[in-house]
Amino acid sequence: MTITGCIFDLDGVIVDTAGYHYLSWKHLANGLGFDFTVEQNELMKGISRMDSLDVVLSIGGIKKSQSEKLELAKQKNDLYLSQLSDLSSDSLLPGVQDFLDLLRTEGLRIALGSASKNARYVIDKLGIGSYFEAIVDGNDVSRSKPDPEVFLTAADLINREPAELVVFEDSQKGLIASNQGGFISCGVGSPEILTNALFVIESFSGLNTSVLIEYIKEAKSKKTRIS
Ligand code: B16
Ligand code: MG
Repeated sequence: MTITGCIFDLDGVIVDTAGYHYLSWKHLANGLGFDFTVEQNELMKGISRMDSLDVVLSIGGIKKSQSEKLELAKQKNDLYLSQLSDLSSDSLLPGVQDFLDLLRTEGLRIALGSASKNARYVIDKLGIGSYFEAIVDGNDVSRSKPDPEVFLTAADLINREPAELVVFEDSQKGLIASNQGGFISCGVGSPEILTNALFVIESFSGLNTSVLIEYIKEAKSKKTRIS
């Protein structure tokens, strides 16, 4: 089997900004008079800012006009961005930099597929822009994950077929998007939560392409034995 490239989600895969998203939504919810839990936050991973706001408002049983929603989304984003001032290459999740180096050395294509409209800003702060041959984010697509548009656009830009590309994702919605696009879906995080992944890694620490191919082969053979 051949892998010719990798597409990375951003929040929760390359950097733990998912925690800052959570704290910002929680602050907004608390200001509106209700709580927002870590479990509820799982629903927000990978979906757009406005879709996330709809989830928060529905949890609080609150209705807002479109202009009020835009204002609330802006408040949340301002709070989120204010927490990113110290972001640097030190904020990369374990093993990410080494894995990107390995992929580049081996000549694999590298792309980003994120729902975030702040993705380019975050990538710049992390100092890893030069690794990515394509960056597709929330500004470039019209349909949110679980629609595969973000990953299919990235695959087109790096000129590779989905079946040869591994998508790394920390959200169920992102993994559904990856599966629907025909990619090899690798969850990053907990196998108990990421049930839509072909296989799950805890982190990028110690990962290389040979290990990755072994994981894929093993997961595919297990799937064949089960079905
Ligand atoms: P923003 P990813 C997603 O990024 C986050 O998982 C999700 O929680 C967030 O709502 C979304 O970006 C939009 O982010 O407000 O920065 O545009 O995981 O797809 O990289
Ligand atoms: Mg994510």
